[in-house]
Amino acid sequence: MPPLEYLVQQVGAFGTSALVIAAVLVFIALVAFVIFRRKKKPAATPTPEPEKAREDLTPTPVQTSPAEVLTLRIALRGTQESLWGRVRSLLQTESPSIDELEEVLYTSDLGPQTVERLMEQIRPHSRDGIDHVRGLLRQEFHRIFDEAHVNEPVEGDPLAHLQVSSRPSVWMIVGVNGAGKTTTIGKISALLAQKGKKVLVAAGDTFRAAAQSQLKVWTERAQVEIFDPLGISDPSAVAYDAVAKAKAKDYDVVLIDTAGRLHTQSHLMDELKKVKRVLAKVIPESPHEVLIVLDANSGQNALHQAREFDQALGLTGLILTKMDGTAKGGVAIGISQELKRPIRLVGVGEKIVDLRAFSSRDFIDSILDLSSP
Ligand SMILES: Nc1nc2c(ncn2[C@@H]2O[C@H](COP(=O)(O)OP(=O)(O)OP(=O)(O)O)[C@@H](O)[C@H]2O)c(=O)[nH]1
Ligand SMILES: [Mg+2]
Repeated sequence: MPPLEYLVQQVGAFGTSALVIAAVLVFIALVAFVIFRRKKKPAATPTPEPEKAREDLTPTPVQTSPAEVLTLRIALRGTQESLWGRVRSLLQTESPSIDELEEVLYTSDLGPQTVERLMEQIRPHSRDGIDHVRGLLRQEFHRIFDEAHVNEPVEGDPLAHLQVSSRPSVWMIVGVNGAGKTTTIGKISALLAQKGKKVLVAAGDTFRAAAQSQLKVWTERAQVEIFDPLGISDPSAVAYDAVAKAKAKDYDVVLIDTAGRLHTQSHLMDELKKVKRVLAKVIPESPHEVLIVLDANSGQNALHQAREFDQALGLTGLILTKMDGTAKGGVAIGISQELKRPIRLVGVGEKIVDLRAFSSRDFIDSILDLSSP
């Protein structure tokens, strides 16, 4: 055989056997991979954790990111200790007294109505063990938030449940002094701006000298426009002009900041009612949202404030601020039970990013120290 032909024949034979060997190796690798995957998979029907199995009444899809849940969980640590921590300690004693249990709940900022409601559920079961009582509390808390029409958050859009049905949509922000109205307006504006919305913030606090400059700082941070006409001291006039401008210039949302006032100061509450009335003169169905900002640290007082503002203005939703570090977060449950208005947002810090959509599931799980993010 000529040397060249012999060489081609040898290479061909080698190539064929190399191909066969490679195919066998790939096959072995595939089989090994499949076996490995099967071993790693959890059992098809894992044994449910006893407490979870009993408590998963209405499973809701996971919508908030683990980082956000963690922030809320850390923010609510004080409330968790003050509420569930004390209930748990009591139930751990040999013969827990029902009166003591009631007392713990009464001092957890839930409000008397809510405590009565909870006790009706718990009373017959106070000796059935910690997990059972926790399950009952969880179930009742969920019912309370459902009755208050709280919606679970939409991922990536904390403002999803606020009304944007009209252009512009008008959101009026009210509350007592120092509750966090202006700060929250800054945070909301930033979220709206990120969504590409055209936002106008009306400086309706014409009472406090530094109010306008404070609002200016926030609108600059959020990169939205402020409406602060010189020389107008009537908040209704500012609100009216702002909405008229927004309507003429095609803005998406107008946020109206208002001066803090005590719910007991009737002339100041009348002033707010007037602001609300004049808005309807520009856009009949406005304001689309009347949101009260409540400082969670004010506990039961927050409930009184919400009730009075609701009677005067007809609130569409609540924003609870300063949830970070408070032990009085239980008030969220009390307010929802009594007012039947949804908590929409929670403030968890002073920075522009420290605003979260309210998730009843995450809130309840944090307070009752359930499921880690
Ligand atoms: N820790 C914490 N502080 C907050 C939060 N929201 C607001 N604050 C602080 O609360 C203080 C009062 O906030 P403002 O936004 O000025 O409150 P306001 O309701 O506009 O006050 P008035 O205009 O005086 O009625 C400020 O020091 C804010 O930084 C929050 O969620 N967490
Ligand atoms: Mg303010």
